Amino acid sequence: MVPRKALAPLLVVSGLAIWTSLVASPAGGTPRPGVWFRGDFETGGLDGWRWDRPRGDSIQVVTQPVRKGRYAARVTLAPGDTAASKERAELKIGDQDLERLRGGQGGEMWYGWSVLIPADYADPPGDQFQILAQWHHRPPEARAQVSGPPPLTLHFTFYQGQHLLSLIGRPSPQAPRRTLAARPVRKGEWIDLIFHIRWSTGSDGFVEAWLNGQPFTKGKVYGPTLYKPVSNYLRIGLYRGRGIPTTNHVFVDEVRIGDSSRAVAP
Ligand SMILES: [Ca+2]
Repeated sequence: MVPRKALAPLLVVSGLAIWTSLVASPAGGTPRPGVWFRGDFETGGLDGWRWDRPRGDSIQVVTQPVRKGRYAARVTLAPGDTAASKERAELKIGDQDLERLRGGQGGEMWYGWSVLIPADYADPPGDQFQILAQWHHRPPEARAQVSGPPPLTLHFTFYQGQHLLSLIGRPSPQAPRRTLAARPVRKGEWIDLIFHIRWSTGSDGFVEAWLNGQPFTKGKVYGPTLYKPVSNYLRIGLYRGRGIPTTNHVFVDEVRIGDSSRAVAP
């Protein structure tokens, strides 16, 4: 029995009266049009996700802190942890067809999520990289691994006294890195991110992004976003250079992929 307040107004389509069931999500929110994937952890588990994690507890669903609802995910890396041959614990979208079908040559996708870097997060002692998300080129069908840096990476760095999030792009694995966006961020606070990407091997590819509702990129930054005319796939979590001596956590919540800012905004 669906409570009456969970039903949308009566819709009349082609003379047929139908009830559209807009049952409230577990987080209490209203379902949004244009959402192709929702990863808010509100089932209390990692439903809808795949992952590369060193141990079962490397990615856990937790009740504190959360961006919205009752649950978020905590990602943990301890020194020397490896998964898929790198020091990482990363979530991947469970439905691999979504990014395959939507993210090929000319496809446009919107991504949104929230990340929290805790106040006690230990900064690396050296120049080891820390990547909180990456859009990775797919391996050729017959190969498990692809070498080379991915086309788009979201880095967390401590530079000249500031913590920064930077979006780095590469038009090819051999090309020099290009900083598409960089903004100071604070530890201990949820950071809301939105990305609008046109996937292309050509100059009509672009990325535009927002951080906490403010422009992260300066409008659309054009350039290739695919190495080959096949789709990339999102990895989100923590991936870092070797030799960092501390166990670190980040928290992730409100991940969405969809057709607009409104669909994916945390
Ligand atoms: Ca949540």
